[in-house]
Amino acid sequence: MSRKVSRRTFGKIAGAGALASTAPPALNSFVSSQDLRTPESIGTASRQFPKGFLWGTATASYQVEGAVKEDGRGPSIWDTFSHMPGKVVNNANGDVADDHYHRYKEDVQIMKSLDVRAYRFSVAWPRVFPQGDGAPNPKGLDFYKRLVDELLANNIQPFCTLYHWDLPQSLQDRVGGWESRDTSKAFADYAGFVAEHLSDRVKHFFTINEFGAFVELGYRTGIHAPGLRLPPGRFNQTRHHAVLGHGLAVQAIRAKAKPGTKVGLAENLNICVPVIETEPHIEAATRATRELNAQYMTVIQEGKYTDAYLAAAGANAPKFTPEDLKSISTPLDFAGINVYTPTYVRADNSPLGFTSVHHPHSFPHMASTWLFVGPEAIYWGPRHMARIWNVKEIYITENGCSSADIPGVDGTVDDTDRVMYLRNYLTQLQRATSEGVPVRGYFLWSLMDNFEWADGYTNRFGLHYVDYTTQKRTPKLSAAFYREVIARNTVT
Ligand code: PNW
Repeated sequence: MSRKVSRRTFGKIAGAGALASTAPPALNSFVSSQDLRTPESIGTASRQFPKGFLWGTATASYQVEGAVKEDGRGPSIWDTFSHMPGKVVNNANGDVADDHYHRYKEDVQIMKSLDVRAYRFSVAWPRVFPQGDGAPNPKGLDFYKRLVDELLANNIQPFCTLYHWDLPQSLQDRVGGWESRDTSKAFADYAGFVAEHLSDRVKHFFTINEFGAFVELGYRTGIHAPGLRLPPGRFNQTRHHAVLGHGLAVQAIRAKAKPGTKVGLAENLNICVPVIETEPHIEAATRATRELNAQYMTVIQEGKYTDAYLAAAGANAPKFTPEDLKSISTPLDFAGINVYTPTYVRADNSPLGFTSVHHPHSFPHMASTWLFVGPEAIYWGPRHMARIWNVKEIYITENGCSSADIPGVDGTVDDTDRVMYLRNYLTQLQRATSEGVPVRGYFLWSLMDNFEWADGYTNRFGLHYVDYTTQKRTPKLSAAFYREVIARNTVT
């Protein structure tokens, strides 16, 4: 068929031709009314996101900044841990990472080329307080002022995370890090200080990123800094100090920030997905989401630990006061959830009424072996937040995946698997917003490849490929995909 024939003319011709032929009438009307042979018929209004939906990308300080000894930054537990032989794949560390500390202007321009309207970054606590507490380091704070000014000049809203795991080493050495409530208090003081000095430019703060990752991996399995394997009692107390630190920080931010500043958190909620979407399994998944997040999101939202959590912990339960619980559950302005992988749940007759179902060996995952592909997680995560805790403002603070990206001879990276992953998750996210779930924005992890914690530089999560020898950033196919999603406000 000639390209010059317009969509409408083509419909008429097809219809006329079919009338004269013996084609069944049903097929005839199907073709002429929907015109499925034209590209214009692909992607309909039903895949649209709400007007004003905020599209963004995310990174975190230790993963991108480098410059670990510059302008008075103190050491963090990740500097120490990554320099211990055998802790990180290929003994990699964040000494240079993406050299974002020096290249932030270029990085704002790659955000601009995607046309994102928001950027989630984190402040490195040891840049601002090299010892964790005591005297602040103005030069450290200045970096974030410069970064934020650059973002605002480019019409990108800054969303600031206060703790993305780079605890000042001095606090680990002096008080045992999050094992001590002194760290909770020091965190609140630091958070209040940053909010006081940045809230003229930053309107959204997240206290802590992923309790469920840094506490579990850092203090129970030892896979992340500070690499401890605490016994259950001390471990549960550490969990308690992390949520207490969050609550005290919310209060400190409210006390010190300019009016209109909003505070929330960014948690890797354990998202329970019903094995089949029928009422009994949906109810089971809802109960399970409350119970399996008892130590973090549930106590933050409800101001109490669940009976089942305390009973299961027994003598190892955390020690706390009623006042602690009040601080922990200080009301938030919004909640952020990081969405990667689902926990499938089915209803049963056990005391709690649910069982989580293990992934079979054949379950597909991305380059990171833990990253099972379950797009429904991004539908059920926000739905549970809205239903269980009546959260009115939700952000997807991270979603993305690792892919075995290898540049072609011409340097292009055709990460079709990442595009597949994102398209499926965004389809489920759109399903949520179309049902009225109050998700206001989405931050894709990550703007560019970076230091992936214990996996070093082996697992790449970026929309931009980073050549670590030259620091060149190259947009992958997924960057072009995401740019189209943003431009059309729809799944593409
Ligand atoms: C999150 N897991 O970490 C972090 O917030 C990011 O810093 C990180 O780069 C990103 O997700 C990708 O990993 C996680 O083992 C680390 O389940 C590990 C797990 C989950 C999240």
